[in-house]
Amino acid sequence: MKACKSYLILLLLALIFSGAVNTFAQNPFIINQFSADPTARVFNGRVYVFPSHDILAKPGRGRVGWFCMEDYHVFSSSNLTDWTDHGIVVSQNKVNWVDSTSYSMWAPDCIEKNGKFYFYFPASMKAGLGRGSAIGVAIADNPAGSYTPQAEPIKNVHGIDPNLFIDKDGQAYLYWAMGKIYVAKLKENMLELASDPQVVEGLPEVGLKEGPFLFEQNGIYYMTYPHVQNKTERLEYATGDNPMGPFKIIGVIMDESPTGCWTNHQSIIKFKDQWYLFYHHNDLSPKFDKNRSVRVDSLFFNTDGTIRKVIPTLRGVALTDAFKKIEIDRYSRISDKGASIAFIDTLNTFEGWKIILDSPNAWVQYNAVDFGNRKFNTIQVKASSKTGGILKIRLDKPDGPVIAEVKISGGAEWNAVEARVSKLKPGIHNLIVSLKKSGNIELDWVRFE
Ligand code: FUB
Repeated sequence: MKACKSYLILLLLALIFSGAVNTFAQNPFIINQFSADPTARVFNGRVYVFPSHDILAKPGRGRVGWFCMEDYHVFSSSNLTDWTDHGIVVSQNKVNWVDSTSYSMWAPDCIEKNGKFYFYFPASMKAGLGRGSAIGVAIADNPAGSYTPQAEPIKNVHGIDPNLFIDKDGQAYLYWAMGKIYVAKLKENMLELASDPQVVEGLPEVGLKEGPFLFEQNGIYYMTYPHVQNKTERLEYATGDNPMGPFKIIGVIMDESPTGCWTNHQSIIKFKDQWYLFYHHNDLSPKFDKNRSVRVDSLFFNTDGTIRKVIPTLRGVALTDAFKKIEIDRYSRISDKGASIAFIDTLNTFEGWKIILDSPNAWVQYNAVDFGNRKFNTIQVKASSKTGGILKIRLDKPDGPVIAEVKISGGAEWNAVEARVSKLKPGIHNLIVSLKKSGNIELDWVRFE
């Protein structure tokens, strides 16, 4: 009995410390912590994301007002909707050569070779070992860890933002940034350079470049990178016929942040026949852009192999199951007037957002809700309203068929209010929630039962 009890406690502790916490289905898709610089990889049919982990610097912890990172988490998903946080995999205190007062574990990458997973990360070296940022490697048997850091960083590499690419012939390449973008071949062991570092030729001469991410499609090598052309970073790309370059500048993948987040950082993957761009923005910290959050949106190619510009969305990607909470504040479209979003709790932004409808007939649209073939009888709406009012729920478009009306009573409390639904068609639909006449209603989520 005692043994059984201890086993249960151990199991519980294992679950807690594995960090198996579900995150979010929309953008940003990690909302239990700040995250940045997302390198996405597909391993064994699952998407793994290796981001930086921003924390807030304070006296005695990093440099106040600047980037501050002490460890890395890994996240994964089989559907880009349900994300699992696998917890901390590498931390500055557990790597011999890293200065554990530097909080400088910037953008990482991970790649698989012969069944082993190689996690590359930049960090500042301990005094006496060298100056500035070096690039270390930690190795695991599984993408989610556990990772064992190598005792020394890679020799002859000084810089940040490591990126790995293995070509069809098995040759591995390491890219990194240090004002310019550099490349070198790696030896079979993935731990040592097999060629001298060289500057990647053909990228913009003027303006900071960092965050290289190289991928190949149809024999074209796409070198993607954040670049400061004007005021802040935008995502650009250049193409070539060799992983070492030279490359030819082609265009912009994502414009500068409209709200001034200074950095952006990308990775691009193909998953289940669709291409995706992973990037970041400072959604959870609008006033301080060194505490960022990772996002994902679909990416499309033109027939000539060029990349169409990606417009950042709150909705993100993939279908949302009608049974689950539909975070309607991560909308696809809103009416020109009377619809806006705000944090539920401005002192704890990790609580997420709400949408406010406050002028006659204002509406919010959330695309791609999957009703399948199931029968739904009711809709639940988590709402709060000072004035009270009625919500109309429609399908497909702002003047589409009405499937429910939900009466929200006045009062300061948040309540989950239920109403009957009718004329609900099976399949995938856009969902529209609108204010019937006037009022002021705040909404957190809706779901069907
Ligand atoms: O996250 C710190 C730095 O900001 C990264 O290394 C850069 O790519 C930029 O995103």
